[in-house]
Amino acid sequence: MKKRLIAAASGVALTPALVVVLAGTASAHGYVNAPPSRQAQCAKGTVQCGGVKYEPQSVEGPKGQRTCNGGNSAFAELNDDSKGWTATPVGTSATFTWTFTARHRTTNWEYYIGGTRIANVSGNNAQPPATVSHTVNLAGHTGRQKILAIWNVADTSNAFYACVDVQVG
Ligand SMILES: [Cu+2]
Repeated sequence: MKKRLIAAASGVALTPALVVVLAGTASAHGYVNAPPSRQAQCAKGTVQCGGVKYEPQSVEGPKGQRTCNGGNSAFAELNDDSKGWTATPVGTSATFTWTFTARHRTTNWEYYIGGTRIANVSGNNAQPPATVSHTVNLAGHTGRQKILAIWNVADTSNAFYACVDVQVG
């Protein structure tokens, strides 16, 4: 696993005090790559972003949070709904694919719209394969939605967070 020295800066509404340096962070974990999550759009250059573009798999924070950045101030721009994220068209269900760069044993994966949990998939406390896909029922939701996908790992106190913008219907 590569370790990176990253200065998260520029191009976003960060005050200088929020420009942080992440030195040798544990570098590798996972994120939703399809439909492209916000951090995946950063990594692809679909949207201009700070340091998260170098490590879309690192949006990690304590379990139980409900924000796109997982409480990680270096990645606060992921919470900005006005940043021009592309919303992927989906039907009344959508399949979400995670890419794992470190395959942590898994408690579960959760999916939320607003405050409502719309799916909960057990990880059986097992190590996942390198990619995992979940088909989530979106019945009852229409139009543009922001889905928060959460990977609750079993071997640390943290979880990984990814917001996915979709257009339902
Ligand atoms: Cu990890």
